[in-house]
Amino acid sequence: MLEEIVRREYGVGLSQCSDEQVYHALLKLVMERAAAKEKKTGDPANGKKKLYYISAEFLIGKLLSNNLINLGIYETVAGELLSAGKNLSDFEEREPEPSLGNGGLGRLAACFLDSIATLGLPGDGVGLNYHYGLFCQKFKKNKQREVPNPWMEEMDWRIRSDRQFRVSFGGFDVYAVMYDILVTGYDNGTNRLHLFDLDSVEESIVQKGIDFDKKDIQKNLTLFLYPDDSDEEGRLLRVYQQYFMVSCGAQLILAEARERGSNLHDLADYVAIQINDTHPSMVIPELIRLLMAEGIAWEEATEIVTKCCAYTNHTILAEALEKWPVSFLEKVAPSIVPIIRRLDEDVNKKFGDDQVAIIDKNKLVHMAHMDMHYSHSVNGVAYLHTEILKNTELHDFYQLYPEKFNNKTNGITFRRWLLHCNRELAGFLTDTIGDGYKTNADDLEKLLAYKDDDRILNRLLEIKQNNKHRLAVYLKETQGIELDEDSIFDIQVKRLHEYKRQQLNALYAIHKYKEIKRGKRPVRPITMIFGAKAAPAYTIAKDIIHLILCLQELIRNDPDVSPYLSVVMVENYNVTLAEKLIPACEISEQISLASKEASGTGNMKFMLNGAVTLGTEDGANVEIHELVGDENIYVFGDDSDTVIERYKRKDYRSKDYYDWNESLREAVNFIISQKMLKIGSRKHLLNLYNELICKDWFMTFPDFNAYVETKERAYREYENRRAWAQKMIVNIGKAGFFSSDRTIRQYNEDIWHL
Ligand code: 26Q
Repeated sequence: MLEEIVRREYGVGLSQCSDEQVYHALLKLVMERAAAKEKKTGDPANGKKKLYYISAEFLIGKLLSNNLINLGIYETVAGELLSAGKNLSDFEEREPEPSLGNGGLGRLAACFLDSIATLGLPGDGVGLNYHYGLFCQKFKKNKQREVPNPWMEEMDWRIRSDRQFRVSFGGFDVYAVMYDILVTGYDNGTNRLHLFDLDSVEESIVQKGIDFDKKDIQKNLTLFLYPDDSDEEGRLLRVYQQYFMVSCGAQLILAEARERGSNLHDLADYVAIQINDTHPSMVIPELIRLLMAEGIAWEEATEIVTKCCAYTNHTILAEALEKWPVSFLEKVAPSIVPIIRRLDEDVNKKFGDDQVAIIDKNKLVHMAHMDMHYSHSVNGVAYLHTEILKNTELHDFYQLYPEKFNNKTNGITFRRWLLHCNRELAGFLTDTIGDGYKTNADDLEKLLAYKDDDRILNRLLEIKQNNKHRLAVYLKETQGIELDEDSIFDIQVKRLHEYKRQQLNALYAIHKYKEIKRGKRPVRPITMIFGAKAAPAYTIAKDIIHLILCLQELIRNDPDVSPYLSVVMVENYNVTLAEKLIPACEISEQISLASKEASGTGNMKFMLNGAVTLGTEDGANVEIHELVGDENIYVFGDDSDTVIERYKRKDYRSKDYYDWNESLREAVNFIISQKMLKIGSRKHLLNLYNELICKDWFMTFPDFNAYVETKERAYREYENRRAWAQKMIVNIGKAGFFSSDRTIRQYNEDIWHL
């Protein structure tokens, strides 16, 4: 099939093509096949209602392999290339990764698009075409540096559409263009991801690193994902981006609804809008404004919009809940400010309660409050998270609208996170339990019947070993990192944030280093792998990266310790690297402070690939624990009730733990020891040391002993290889619940009704 394309395009055979020609032919082939599977407007099979998943982030990752798999032509194309003396994996490597997201929230949106298409539901993504996306991370002198990450090419997955949009900001108008990326379903239809952009964006205004002029909106609007929000100009730019996204999105939604036959009064029969966190919340007042401009009265317009919109909350961290000064909005989007004020007045008339107001006494607009009043559904992303929202964080709103609150435990697409990233395991599963699991994830339970089958258990261990080998080869080639393939691979990869507690894991590394120095060697060598980007303005997060990189250097150069312990921090952790790391992992670190991680989705990816979780009772870990049982997970630390209570009492003093706990004190003191100061920067290490002793806001110290003990137990039990393989089987077998197909079915049944 590729042969036909190159004959047609270049008039030569596949084996005569340059690599660039082949790559472009691959893009063409996939896009043609995908487009042929699109359902057209008016197709009776399509129904009239359509979902718009609106999100500031879509962390889609590379698309080539996934699309080939979803279209069912992976093997054929790989074979065709091989006959022409070429390797599909070379083209997979060559494809740039679009980093249009920070982490979990953006990756979730990408998994959801895959499942929506796979279930054959009509639903598109709506977002922004950031030119550089998230920065690319470089390490220099054991510190993070940020450089731009260009991902767009002359020819890539984007299709420029004919639709044009005008957006009115305070004082000036801009014209927007829309790029579409086709989203293939597994053995099913094709949907779209719509990405809005300005024609006038100038990549040349980027100065040193990722700095740029934040004032020239027409040139910088979509240059970067979430520009640094540590200064006023950055925050303002973020609001510009958000309004740009929702204004274009609202126009698209209304235009398409009309094309499907809506008269706007019946819009809710044609449209469901899922608001991914508060970043797109201005879509609510914008839609009300547009409906009123069409002659619909206030009450009816707010009612229609409420029926269309549903809001997902992804965080309990107060500091991450968006509150924008009215003055910002007046500058950026003056036309929706009267709408927001009137929504606020209506709320005040109805409830007369400051706690649930949209605009507070300090003239800050609480985006989440607007969402909860003017959506018909509010959901959390894991059982525990939703309970905490109902009982504490959003309790006032839960009392007003108990019927709106619901849980939708997150999920991941098994196409990317099993079929694509772990082909060997997927093939083994097909041989053992058939390939029903590819469309019906619960079929994985069939694996549990083999829990005592030595052949199956050994094969699982062998596949893990092969994946460890593949990772070792890849990291050696791409980053010059050497791994001991016989050591335990213990992995923590996720954004760097204090609540995720990479610092706790780093304290363990120090503890282990000290023990080995004293002559207490582990039974088997341990490889602790980290991967994490820190927000450019998040100082403590960067200090934690510095600590880990310094430990890596110290241990690597210490012959007493390096045969038994290594600390490795991979550079520029992204989706592509996740796909290599996760299949090779044996111990999955999910150690956030209980109550703080809304769900986590990495935890699910590791479980599906046969890693055993070492984690706190937080987010979806609670549900993993429930599914696999005490024997097949390592749980430690204070639970969320204890933590929430401790915050309420306001009496946590990390210094007390430091004073009482000798082995903790030894590890903490080491951060500013002579050995460390020789390698690292005094300023950064001291800053981190002081932060831990004086504040430790995410309570690492109270969990330290339990963490060390539990990790040691996991390492001990790892030595019983048969019992360990049984834990792997149970984790894989029980992972079906975390398919995003299940999550999307639930969204559709309870919220969208497509
Ligand atoms: C807010 C204001 C100003 C600047 C930036 C932001 C901002 C940016 C990104 C706030 C939040 C985010 C991203 C949040 C996120 O990724 N949350 C994660 O969502 C996952 C999917 O639901 C969950 O699994 C994770 O637990 C949650 O942390």
